[in-house]
Amino acid sequence: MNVLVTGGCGFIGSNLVKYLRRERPDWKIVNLDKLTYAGNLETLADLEGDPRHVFVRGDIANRELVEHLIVQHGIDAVMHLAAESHVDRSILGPEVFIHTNVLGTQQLLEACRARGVKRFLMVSTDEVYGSLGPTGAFTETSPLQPSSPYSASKTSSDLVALAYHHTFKMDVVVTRCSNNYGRYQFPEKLIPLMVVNALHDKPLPVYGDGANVRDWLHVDDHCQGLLVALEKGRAGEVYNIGGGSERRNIEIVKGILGLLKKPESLIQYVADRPGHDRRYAIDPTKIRTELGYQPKHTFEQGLAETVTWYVENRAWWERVTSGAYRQYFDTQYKARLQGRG
Ligand code: NAD
Ligand code: TDX
Repeated sequence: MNVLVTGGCGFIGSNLVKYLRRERPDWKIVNLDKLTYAGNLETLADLEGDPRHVFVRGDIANRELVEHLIVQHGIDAVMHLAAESHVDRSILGPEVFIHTNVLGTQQLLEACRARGVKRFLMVSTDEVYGSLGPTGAFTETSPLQPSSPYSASKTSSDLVALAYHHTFKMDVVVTRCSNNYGRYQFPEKLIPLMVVNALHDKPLPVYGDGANVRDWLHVDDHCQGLLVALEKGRAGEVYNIGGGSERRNIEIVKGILGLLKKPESLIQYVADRPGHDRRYAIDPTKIRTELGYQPKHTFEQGLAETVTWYVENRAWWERVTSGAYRQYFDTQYKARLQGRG
């Protein structure tokens, strides 16, 4: 089996490439990644010289390049993860989200259609469903009500992929996963940002009242779900992936401080994210009953392991948080932290 993984140098993509090397060692993986701020080839340094992992730097919106790769490597299936993925960045600058997530995905689909790729796995997100009240959970038939430019762009790409199935009979499977955590996550997302700030004794910026709820899943459990959906999912179907670990943001932030033995006085409540979704929760019944999917990690154990990983891999996150990241951090947080002393 020859698989094209897009975005394989990002957080989930790099974990997926490593997961596939372990679980499906005879597969060839072609990894197409543009290496934006979020993509780090260094994360895959252990695969250097591995003949079954081919890295190609390029844009998913470059249809000619994608068609060339499909033909050159005899690609059977695509696992599409490349995206602009951070909600706060989509509020600062939505345009690149439309370029990559919407137009890029459509160009990728077109290349796959033209070259007869046998299966296209569209990695979508639970954010397509919008925000929940205090009870209930998203099922695959919940209405799509995205709130941010990020989630609107993911909803568009998710629906375009499904349209390629309905209209052109392409073999497309869509997964919608909840919040991931684990090693190699860029320190702009909640968990690694709080760990890195705590290690620097810097304020931990909690948006609003800190009571927003996310449903957390270990990245390896997401990778397992993606593989099961690729191998066993039915064409044209959507599968939610989640682990039933709902937590309020403030509980997580306090948990991280406890693990690092840092004081809660570092917590600073700051201005809320505009349009901030209140609660996400996944109903994973379909993937569990139909495909036999069962996540392996508990949240408390997974969080402790993740915090330890960041403590022990300081060199990784210090390098990825270089100049460009600091500029983003200042734009995103400086005024907010000053405003709410
Ligand atoms: P990430 O931001 O860490 O990585 C994205 C990767 O895509 C980077 O390596 C980047 O260089 C690459 N990329 C960006 N634009 C590209 C382009 N035009 N062409 C080629 N490569 C490009 O993201 P992530 O958190 O690993 O998320 C991966 C996917 O999973 C995304 O599609 C995201 O929407 C989805 N998802 C993420 C989560 C989560 O909690 N992180 C949850 C559900 C779904
Ligand atoms: O500094 C912060 N302070 C804070 O309170 C940050 C970065 C976040 N938060 C809050 C906002 C959210 O309620 O923490 C929660 C999690 O925020 P993010 O880590 O930015 O994730 P979220 O917005 O929930 O989106 C994530 O899950 C779904 C991923 O970034 C998406 O790519 C994925 O689709």
